Amino acid sequence: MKQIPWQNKPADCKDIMWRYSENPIIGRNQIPSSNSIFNSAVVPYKNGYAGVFRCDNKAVQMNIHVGFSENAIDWNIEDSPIVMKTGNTDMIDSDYKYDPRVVFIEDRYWVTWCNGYHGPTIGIAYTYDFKEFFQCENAFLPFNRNGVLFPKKINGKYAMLSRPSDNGHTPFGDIYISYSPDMKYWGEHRCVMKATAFEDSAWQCTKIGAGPIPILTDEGWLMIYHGVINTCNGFRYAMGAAILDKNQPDKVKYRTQSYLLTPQVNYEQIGDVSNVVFPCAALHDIEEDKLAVYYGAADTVVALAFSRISEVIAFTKNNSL
Ligand code: BMA
Repeated sequence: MKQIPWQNKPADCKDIMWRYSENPIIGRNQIPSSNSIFNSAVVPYKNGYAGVFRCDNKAVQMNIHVGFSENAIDWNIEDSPIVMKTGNTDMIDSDYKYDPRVVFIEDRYWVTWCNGYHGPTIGIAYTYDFKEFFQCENAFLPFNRNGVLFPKKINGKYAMLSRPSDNGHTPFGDIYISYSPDMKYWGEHRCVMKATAFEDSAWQCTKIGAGPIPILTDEGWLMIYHGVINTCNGFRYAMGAAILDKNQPDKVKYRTQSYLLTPQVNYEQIGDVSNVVFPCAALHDIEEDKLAVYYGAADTVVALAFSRISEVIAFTKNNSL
């Protein structure tokens, strides 16, 4: 079993989640074409790791690029965006692509992202080798963001979390789940969880959205998500966790009242969009009880934070709303 990135919790750290000491792991100018690289997804691949990275170029056009790494920390990212071939449709229009997630299901890797089609909606593609990508039908009507697939079928169907939205800087947003028999037609839409009341947990009172691919644990699906508060200085994005029922994931068993991580260090507080931590991927090792969360910081760079899976679960149960 290959090792995921890891650092032990610093002795003086009282938090459930702690940052990698060498953050950020990917700089804004890491490839010649980029203005910023953030909100990106990584997965184990062959002897190392592969990833799909959100790279905004110097015209500030949003697109997704492939990268590879041996250790999941030092990444070689291609300077040109992914060029899609046709998958289960000829209709592969895309004005822009951003905020990818990647997951292996059964025989291939699936990528979901926020796809520009008369506004944002959820794009889907698959790849076997991170060289050729086959774009499929969009999952939903516009407007939608944060499409996150479960890593296995649930009751015989593919399952995806998403966040219906608007065409702007959406001032609302709840997490829904939808099912598909074939990765083309999506239905059985159910509400999973909503933004909170301000007085209950203000960091997640404006909108919430699923982050990394959910992780199956003994307690159910561990879902890391982002929560947003609207302040007099604009939106502020933090990170929390919920545990969803294993067989019926629209049932929330527990959900953190306190955040797991909130913008507190300079690369999270200062950037193209200040005060954003936005998780899109996680590597985990259940046996070693390790979790490594990849998040975009201030819409500018990629950073890494660690936790013990057991501690996140205990924290989520003990601080549940
Ligand atoms: C959201 C998305 C994210 C971004 C966040 C904060 O609506 O655009 O990509 O990180 O806003 O700007």
